[in-house]
Amino acid sequence: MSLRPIALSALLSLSGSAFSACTEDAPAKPANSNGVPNRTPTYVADQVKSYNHDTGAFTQGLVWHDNKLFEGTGEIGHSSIREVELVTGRVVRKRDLPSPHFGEGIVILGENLYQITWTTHKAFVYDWRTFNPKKEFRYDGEGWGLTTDGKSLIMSDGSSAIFFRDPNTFEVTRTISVLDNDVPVTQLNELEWVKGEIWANVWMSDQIVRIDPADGKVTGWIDLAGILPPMDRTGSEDVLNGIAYDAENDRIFVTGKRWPKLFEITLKQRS
Ligand SMILES: [Ca+2]
Repeated sequence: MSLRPIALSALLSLSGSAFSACTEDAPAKPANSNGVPNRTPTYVADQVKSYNHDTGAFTQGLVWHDNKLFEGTGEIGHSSIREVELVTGRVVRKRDLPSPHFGEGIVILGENLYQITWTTHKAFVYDWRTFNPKKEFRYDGEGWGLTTDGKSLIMSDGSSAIFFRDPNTFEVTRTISVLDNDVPVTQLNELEWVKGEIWANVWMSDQIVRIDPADGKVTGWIDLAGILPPMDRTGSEDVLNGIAYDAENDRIFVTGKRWPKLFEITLKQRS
């Protein structure tokens, strides 16, 4: 997302609640007799491999599919869908999304690549193999992140809600609220389905939240603070955003908006 006045206050409220919980380093324990909630497990990157990433890509969606990497970028006049070569970061092919649209999350389901937009209420559907447009849907509210469990489209809108949508009609079929020990987690941005969980970038932070898709409960946090080393900072990079999961090879990729690097990470629980 771009900066908006509401964001900072929302983040500040978050930093006083869920964020403080997520930085605790004790593993989950049962609630005690005083009703103090469980501490939520926090994970950090263990092994990290780095690849190149296009610093012109304002990353809003990241997907691994058919052994290829796809990326959706944002900003009005610079939005696109792309196939990207992992190691070099080279853009193999791309299709621009014209003004006034601001591209957001992307996902591939079946033959379709879906791309949502921030505030123009349009979802665009392309043939993922050719990037040829197929159809469009209209939806209410904002579009931020997008992923799939293989059946539904799963979408965020910057709030603590996650919407399950019918891929054929784009109608909402189910909504969950994301709660960490009963505290709403807002600013949910780019999404990824990882081994039965929804992972979400939390906007304006280096945190990824892990969510149980059945009830919205937070199962863990991934703290990636500092993953982009100072030497790789260009001064023009923006926040961490973009998670792709290669299910065949169990590989996790993350990057950020205009970051010069894309990372393949493994996780370990913070001890
Ligand atoms: Ca993703």
